Amino acid sequence: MSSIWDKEIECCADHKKIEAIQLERLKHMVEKAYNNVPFYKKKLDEVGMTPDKVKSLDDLKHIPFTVKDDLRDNYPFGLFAEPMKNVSRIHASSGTTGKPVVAGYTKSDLENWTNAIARIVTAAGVTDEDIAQVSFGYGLFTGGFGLHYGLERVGATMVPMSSGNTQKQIMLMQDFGTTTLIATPSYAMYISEVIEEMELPKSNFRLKYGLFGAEGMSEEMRATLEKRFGALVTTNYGLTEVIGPGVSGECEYKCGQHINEDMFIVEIIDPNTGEVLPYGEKGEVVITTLTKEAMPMLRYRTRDISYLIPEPCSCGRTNYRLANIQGRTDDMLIIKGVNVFPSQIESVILGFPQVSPNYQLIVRRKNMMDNIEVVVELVDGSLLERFAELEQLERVIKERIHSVLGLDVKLRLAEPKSIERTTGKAKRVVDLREKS
Ligand code: DLL
Repeated sequence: MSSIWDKEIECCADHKKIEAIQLERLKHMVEKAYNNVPFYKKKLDEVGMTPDKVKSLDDLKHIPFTVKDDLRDNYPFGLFAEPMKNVSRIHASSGTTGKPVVAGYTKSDLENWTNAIARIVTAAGVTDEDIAQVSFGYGLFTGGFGLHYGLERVGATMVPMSSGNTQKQIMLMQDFGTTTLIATPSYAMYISEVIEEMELPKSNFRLKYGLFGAEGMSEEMRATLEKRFGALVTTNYGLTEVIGPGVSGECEYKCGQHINEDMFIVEIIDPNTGEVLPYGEKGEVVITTLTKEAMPMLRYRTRDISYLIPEPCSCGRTNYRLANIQGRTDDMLIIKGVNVFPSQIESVILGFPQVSPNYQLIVRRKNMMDNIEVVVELVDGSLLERFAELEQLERVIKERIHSVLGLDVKLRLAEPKSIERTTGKAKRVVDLREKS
């Protein structure tokens, strides 16, 4: 069994102790936001929720939500609660349109971030014996630097490779004896694909752990990655708005992500009514930071979908867990009245060895109705000339999708390697609705 970085916090036998820490820090956070950020003062005054009214954790529900547009409206530094001289670092999200989402960190925020990650990578099994290759981008994206400092704190030997240059990634993995790979699941998949193409023997690699985060990973995708790398694959979660990676991460039991509860309060709400849901019920993840000084975040609506698991884990940790993210409220497609998440389609596709794990969902609108075309790559391109076999494969994949979603979809089996590979987050949904 792997060790535990901060036993006092992670294995606290009495959850009430954690709740007491949370309450004390929440009071401080609300006060700090109220006194230093005009946006929060206005919002809290509007509902009469002045800081002195926070008496219990239950009072959290009276605090208004913060949403992504609030960050955009206050771009770039309008939500900072510290003067710039106290802000040591700035990160930003990799948004494709408009202005990025900006996050600031004081020295103490950076220290807490490092510890948050140290706990997560320790839970995943990493120790000072490991050689960790970070294949997330180093830059404004929080993934590279975030994971780097936490891994360094546990004493791992760092290989700050950054993303891209896949051949070199593979060379270093072999030459340096990398034991821990840090990447998005889709980039890890791409790396594994190139390793297969190069016909490199498994004995050239010493990989033990894959810490793959920043985007969703179905259980089927995890199983494929574990098989290809011969390593334990875990995921960890976070977002720029509240810290970056470091909110939660899986241990070796892979049954939900341990939340850094002394740094974040995670609530699950009904995305339509805003009502807080009981443990176990699926809804939108809402996060409140408890230690962020530069940019406190009160009840941030993440749009990610998950649920909370309060039971202690077999690893010995007692902190509440967040089930792996099941999708995003804005990822959900409604096709002929059926709710469809790309992850559901991914689960089906990965069950067929004849197709690769690369896929795209093309969404179009015709006669006011949305429809999707699922494009999947064949592993063996010669199948495209064997019509009977091709048709048969197409039929069974469509049937399987139908049995999972209750929906008939258009399916296109495409040439191998015809879907663009990414070194960061994969683009699974191509939305053509505006144009058609
Ligand atoms: O992706 C932070 C991060 C970096 C997390 C590295 C883990 C590892 P953003 O770029 O702001 O930050 O994107 C945040 O990515 O709201 C989720 O929708 C998605 N996401 C992040 N981690 C996971 C995960 C980073 N483990 C957005 N599983 C979030 C599923 C994830 N989705």
